[in-house]
Amino acid sequence: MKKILTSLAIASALSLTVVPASYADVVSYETPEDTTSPSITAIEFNQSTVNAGDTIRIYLTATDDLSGVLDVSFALRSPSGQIVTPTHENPVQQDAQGRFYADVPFSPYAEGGTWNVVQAVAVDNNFNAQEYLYGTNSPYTFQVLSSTPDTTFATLVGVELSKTVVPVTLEESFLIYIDATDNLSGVKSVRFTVNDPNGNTIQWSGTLQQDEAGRYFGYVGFPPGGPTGTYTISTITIQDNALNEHEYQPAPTPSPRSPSKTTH
Ligand SMILES: [Ca+2]
Ligand SMILES: [Ca+2]
Repeated sequence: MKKILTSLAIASALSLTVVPASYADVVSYETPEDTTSPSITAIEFNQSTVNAGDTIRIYLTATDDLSGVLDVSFALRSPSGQIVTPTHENPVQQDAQGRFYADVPFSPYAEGGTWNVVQAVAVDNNFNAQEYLYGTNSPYTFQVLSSTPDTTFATLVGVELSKTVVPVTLEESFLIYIDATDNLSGVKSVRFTVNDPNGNTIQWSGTLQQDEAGRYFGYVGFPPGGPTGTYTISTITIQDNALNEHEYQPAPTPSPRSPSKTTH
């Protein structure tokens, strides 16, 4: 023992790293890594029935062993099977008791009937995630009362491009115009994606603006020096105000180094 103490003293004096005799005692003081996902223990609603046009508040109680719950999200399923993800647009908040909640507004044209929480995810502060899939027999349900439900996708009427051929040497952008209508609740948002000639998606637009004529428009941009060939407006996604969403895939029309001009 005396010999060990002496060598420790020498090592200390020389500022060397010393491995303690009992290493296990030291590591036990380190913060253990959080490798366990959080749990969602309850899903509740502030009301069991909501009128179309009103808002329901959905509470999720989640617990975590170590690092704490960072975030939760959920998806709803409408009576006809539409999946709605309210927490993608409006992240959850926390009340005074630590419960997570989200306010979910229903349009006046919302689909009536039994809605349920079909999926929920909790993530802890070490990014361990736990997904729950409740399926069509989810026990977490509420009723929506609606007298004028809109359950029909918006219609893609037409697509126009301000140019159809773009020189490969230029970094150039041009406009896309999209006409869309909806039978009942009206169009809420339009967005599109662009594929290059190799089929790789090179642009995801945000929500498009509307011009004075009511057409949705946005800029299509190309990276300079990209491959020559036919660029395609690969998808156009339209959501109506009753949250019906549909992804249209316009048929491409070949033209050199340009997005295809497609009309429906
Ligand atoms: Ca954890
Ligand atoms: Ca509609």
